[in-house]
Amino acid sequence: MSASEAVLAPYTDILRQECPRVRILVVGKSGAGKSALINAVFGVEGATAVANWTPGKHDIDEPHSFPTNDRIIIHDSQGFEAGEEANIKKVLDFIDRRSKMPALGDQLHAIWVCAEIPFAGGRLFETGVEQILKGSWEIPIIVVFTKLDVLRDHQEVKLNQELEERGEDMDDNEFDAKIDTFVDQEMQDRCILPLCTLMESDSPKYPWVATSTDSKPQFKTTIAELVNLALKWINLEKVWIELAIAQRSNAKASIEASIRVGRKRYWRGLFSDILLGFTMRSVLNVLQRDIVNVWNMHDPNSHLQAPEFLALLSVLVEDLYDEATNDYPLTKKAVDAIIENPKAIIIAGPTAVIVLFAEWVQGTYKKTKNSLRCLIAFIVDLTLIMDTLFYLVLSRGQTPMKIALINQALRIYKDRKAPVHTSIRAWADGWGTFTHLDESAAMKKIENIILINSVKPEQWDMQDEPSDESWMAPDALRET
Ligand SMILES: Nc1nc2c(ncn2[C@@H]2O[C@H](COP(=O)(O)OP(=O)(O)O)[C@@H](O)[C@H]2O)c(=O)[nH]1
Ligand SMILES: [Mg+2]
Repeated sequence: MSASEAVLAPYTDILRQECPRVRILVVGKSGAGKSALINAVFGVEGATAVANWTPGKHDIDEPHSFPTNDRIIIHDSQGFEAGEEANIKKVLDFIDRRSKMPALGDQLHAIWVCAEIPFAGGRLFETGVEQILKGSWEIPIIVVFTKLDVLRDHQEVKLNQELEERGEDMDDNEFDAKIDTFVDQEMQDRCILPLCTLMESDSPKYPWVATSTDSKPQFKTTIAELVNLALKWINLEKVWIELAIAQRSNAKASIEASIRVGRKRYWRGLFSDILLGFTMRSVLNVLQRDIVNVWNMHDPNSHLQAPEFLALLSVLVEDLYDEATNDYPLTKKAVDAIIENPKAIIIAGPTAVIVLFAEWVQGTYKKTKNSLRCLIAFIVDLTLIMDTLFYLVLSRGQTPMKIALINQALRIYKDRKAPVHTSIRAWADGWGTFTHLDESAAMKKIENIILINSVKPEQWDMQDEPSDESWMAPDALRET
């Protein structure tokens, strides 16, 4: 790879060579909900996940991988039933050995200790798990209490019975708030206090979270919370990015990973001279590749890497190319040229602006206000479209990527685009000369625009759309 090509190598590809997968050890009794948890966090539900993951006994040295998500590798301890001293030793040795391996990709990156929230008298951890918790390891350990929905249901039934006996009514908000309090109290009594006792401490010593893999939104947030916690306790930036890429249950973590990857390379490149001389097409390509890679969606046909998608994304940023015109500069011919003949410089369409925009996409990178504004919008638009797609895919139970879904995300985003582009334009209007553009302030600004405009799932009423597996027409992305 030449030095100039290295500038345009996607960061996610480089990272992947060094650390192809996040390696996690899950421990906990058989039936605790480990498989369900992994499926929910890493979006591997469906037939393919189950086929590769038989319940029951597992050998810790034979990790699970998943055909629909190749960014993770999961080691599963066998349950530590009474008398399984040999297995306990095997697991402790495994942790020790894996934490000393030199290659980042071979190391164990996290241990998730899973325990079903116990009912009265139930024991929280097996002896083997207790030994892990009492050991001192370099590897971050998260304690995950599973099946929170069962505890919650239980409390609801109880409260309803009490209300009935007393012949009382309670409005929904008050009821939910009461249940929240009861559930918190029960978590303390059944899980946190026993953990403190075990650790001989006033605090549980480990970060913990209560989760449920139930499909209700209130429980989906518990899975996202686990991801936040797991990320928080990872020290190495590379592993942080890897885990954020691997997971498919927390869109904010994907956005953050996108921002971190962007900050490492391209955003900085925008304000420096390193991109000068590259074709715009190659710059847009690498941005597409990196941003799409960060979201790690199951896309067996690589629709998200397709030139057709790049062409549609280019149409979305046309309105920022030149403020003096209402024409839509990227003509059908120009779009076709992007798809079919990436190298050709096309002079198409009736106005000078058309020629200019087509030249922007087909020409070489230049550090002009117009160009920079479009490039920033391209980054922001693509990130927010991936954010939209995330929720579309999540609501459909992690189906493989389809062109129809991408079209739908593009249409949804088109209607949300105006304020995004308005803020980019307003910001760019304030630029003096680029030599005085503060790089870190500029990156912060891009980050803010993305975060402010990201999907607020609680405000989003998702509609089903007809599924047409051909790419939408560019004109559908333009104002009418
Ligand atoms: N109610 C409820 N059931 C769960 C949950 N997670 C798993 N289960 C059920 O518990 C059983 C064991 O789950 P599994 O993931 O196979 O446990 P593993 O043996 O630890 O891998 C299955 O019947 C799951 O459907 C949960 O969050 N809530
Ligand atoms: Mg299992």
